[in-house]
Amino acid sequence: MAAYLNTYADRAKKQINPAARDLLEAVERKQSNLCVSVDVTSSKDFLSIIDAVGPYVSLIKTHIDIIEDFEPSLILRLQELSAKHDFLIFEDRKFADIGNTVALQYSSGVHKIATWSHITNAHPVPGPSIIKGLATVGLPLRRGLLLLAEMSTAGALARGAYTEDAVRMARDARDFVIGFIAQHRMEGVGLREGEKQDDAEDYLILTPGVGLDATGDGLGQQYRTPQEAVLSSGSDIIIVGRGIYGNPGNMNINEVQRQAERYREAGWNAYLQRLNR
Ligand code: 5FU
Repeated sequence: MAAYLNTYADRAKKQINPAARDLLEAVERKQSNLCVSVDVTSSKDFLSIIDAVGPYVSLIKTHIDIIEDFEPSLILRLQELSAKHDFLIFEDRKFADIGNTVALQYSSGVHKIATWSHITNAHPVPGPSIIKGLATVGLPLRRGLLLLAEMSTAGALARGAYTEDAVRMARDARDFVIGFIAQHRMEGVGLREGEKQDDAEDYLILTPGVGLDATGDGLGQQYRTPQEAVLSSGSDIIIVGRGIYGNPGNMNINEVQRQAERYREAGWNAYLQRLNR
């Protein structure tokens, strides 16, 4: 049986990367495979959404570079909310440069991502050196990396041979690469000639492009339901942004909370169905 068909708690015990283990343990504790993507530009909205959805998530995803009034103290507030509500933090930085540059982007600058983000991600486009560069910074801090093996947008170029190469790159860096941003599972993908799928291999699949009420956003985004992502495609964590907070310009925080609970329940029920199949 493929490892991902076990419970989150069992899978946590077998992870060698601390960030992957901590995430799976949080998912189990909170009975939530929901990650909320907080794509707003003011610190105030950022913190109020996170405080509202915190009880219903195991992971908060950030794009820290879109915050217009960013100050280092925002990170302290984010860390306080992470402790208060028991969730991990994933900065969706999508690194894509040479090893030396990404190591600097990860450790330094205004945002110092590696100091607070348990998980980050990278495009495999530069080849294995991007993992090596990020690992020099992330591994000593017990961080985990996701590779973008697929994207949710219409016409995405990350498919076929590109996706296969991404999975091979991950298999060569098991201590740091904990999984993929993808729309499907990656078991059996990219096996080299004569290589057999290792049944113990257990990458985390984090899936954006999830929505219960819309099928797209008019800008290329494509949505599937939690049921489709988790039950049909084997996703481990659903990533939801606007499906939960709508238009941040006229947000009702009680409604944001109601939507977070709705998505948590949908994602968790799909997982229970997967276990019992
Ligand atoms: F890698 C990807 C991808 O393939 N699709 C995405 O949508 C990342 N994303 C992110 O997930 C994107 O940058 C947004 O932050 C988020 C989806 O937000 P939405 O409001 O649920 O569409």
